[in-house]
Amino acid sequence: MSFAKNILITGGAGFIGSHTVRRFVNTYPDYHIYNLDALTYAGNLENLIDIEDKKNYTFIQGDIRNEKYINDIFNEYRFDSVIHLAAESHVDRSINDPLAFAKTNVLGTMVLLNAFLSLWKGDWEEKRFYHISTDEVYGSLGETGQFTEITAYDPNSPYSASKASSDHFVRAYGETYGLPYVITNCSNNYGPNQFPEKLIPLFINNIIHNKPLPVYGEGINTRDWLYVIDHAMAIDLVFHKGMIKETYNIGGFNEWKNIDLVKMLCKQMDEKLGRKKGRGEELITYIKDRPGHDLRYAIDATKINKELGWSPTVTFEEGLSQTIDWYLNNTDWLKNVTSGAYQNYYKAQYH
Ligand code: NAD
Ligand code: TDX
Repeated sequence: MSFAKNILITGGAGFIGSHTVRRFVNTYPDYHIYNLDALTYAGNLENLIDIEDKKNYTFIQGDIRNEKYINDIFNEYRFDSVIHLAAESHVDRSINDPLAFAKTNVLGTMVLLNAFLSLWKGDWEEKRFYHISTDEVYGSLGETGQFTEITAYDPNSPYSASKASSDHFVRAYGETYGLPYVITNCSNNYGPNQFPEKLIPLFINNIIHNKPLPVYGEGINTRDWLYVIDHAMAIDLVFHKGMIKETYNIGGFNEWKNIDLVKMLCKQMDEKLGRKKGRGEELITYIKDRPGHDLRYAIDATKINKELGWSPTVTFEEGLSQTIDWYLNNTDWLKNVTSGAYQNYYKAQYH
């Protein structure tokens, strides 16, 4: 069977990547989706069990830092589009090992750009390179204001510096070589299949096991939260309708101070676990702040809303409730990802 498009999705075994792969495989049976993932600690094929036998889906285990390998697979499969999500994604890990973030996020992205460029050599009809990025590239806001697409980049963590750098390379390849790109910068995602190092799944897992909830600093840092399925919908829309050489901000219009979010999470968990009121909150423990901790992120998502008609469909209360239910119903998934190497990371981070 021949397919209308051969799409490479990188990082498809991770959190956002797996929701994106699922959406594309199920919605577009006439596209062939190739999921390239190195299966680092964050990549997990269990996330995609429901689609692994689909005819329009192929998994390829490989590393975006490996130039020869990446060039070979571009020549073999002739991807006409790339949706690039593979990355080292956790800010705290970037503080411990910044170089790993430069290697994967900056050099890995360049390896993909070069492979795409060498394969198509300027024949750009119906081709596109879609780079998935983050609001963290814009740095930190004070009490007011929002990030727009023209906010100057001002990254503060090694993670955000590496993502900012990769965004710049993508744009530079567009200007210099005419490579047809689109970039989106999204706020904090949450939902099923997120690795329990990020705030929400870490705290769900700790509440289940009656472990302390390590809130950094005074808990006053603010994030804008978006349900991962709404992000995957936005990715679908931008992939098909986004203008070449444009950036779109994606956000949930949903700002929460960390401590308020944690208290809401504790309340929902007490109810769902049938524990006495206030039990979850007793686990809150304030610990040393994250170095360079950005105070506040807030996204102005007007452009994608007005130009492409996207807006979030899931309220935070619903999304959080569905997320908790997913983790409570998938304790084996949690057990599998929190064994082994995770235990070493957790000890080093919090003890
Ligand atoms: P994740 O850590 O859950 O998944 C990353 C995936 O990339 C994993 O499957 C991992 O195995 C793979 N990977 C890592 N290094 C690789 C390499 N060298 N070669 C091939 N594959 C490799 O991350 P996520 O939270 O799903 O984030 C996905 C993308 O979205 C990232 O680019 C991230 O910067 C961006 N983003 C994330 C958020 C968020 O809130 N999580 C928000 C905005 C943007
Ligand atoms: O144990 C914790 N205690 C705590 O107070 C953890 C893990 C986090 N926090 C705070 C730090 C942040 O203010 O909670 C907030 C959210 O933290 P993370 O879940 O680590 O996310 P963040 O640092 O905001 O970055 C996330 O959003 C943007 C993703 O990890 C990035 O990949 C994405 O680009």
